[in-house]
Amino acid sequence: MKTCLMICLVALASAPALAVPWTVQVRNAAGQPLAEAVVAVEVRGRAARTTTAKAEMGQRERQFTPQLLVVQTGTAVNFPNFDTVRHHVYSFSPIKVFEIKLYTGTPSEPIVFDKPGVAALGCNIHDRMGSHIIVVDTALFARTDASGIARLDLPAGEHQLKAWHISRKTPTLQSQALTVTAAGGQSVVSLSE
Ligand SMILES: [Cu+2]
Repeated sequence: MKTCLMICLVALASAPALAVPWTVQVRNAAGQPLAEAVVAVEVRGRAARTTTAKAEMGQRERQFTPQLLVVQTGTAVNFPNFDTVRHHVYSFSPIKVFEIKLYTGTPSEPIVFDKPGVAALGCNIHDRMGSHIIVVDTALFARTDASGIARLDLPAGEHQLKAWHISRKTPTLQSQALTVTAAGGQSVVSLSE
């Protein structure tokens, strides 16, 4: 009897928490919805999620493509140059300082983004080129649609909600506490610049 109780308790404790639908609307200080904002949820008690995934930030027609890339910590990002002109890609952002000097084709070594946060990229040759890589410590992330709304499936509990948008001058994700109830629901992020 005692054994059974123990086994049942262990089974309960290790059962994955059910995810519930949750929407997050990101607004600016004036209350307007922000499209193409990044929303990430760090689940309390769950170790930071790192990955060995690969991703790509190309350059085509003298622009970065995509303009915004969201990856998990540990992702190796390639920077293929699809143009015939050379590019010189760099980041001075504290989470990843690097430089790929004047090149064509795909550099042999990817850049591993091993710290969470915001990396702003540029090209030394083409001043107009710019893009962002947002690195998050979680597999739970999404982007907002034209209504500023991101949809996620989250486990109930106390979490940390992080958000970023290109209009934000502070080069970090804004963070706030998030309580997810079993019934599902919604939250609003008022993103400061
Ligand atoms: Cu360039």
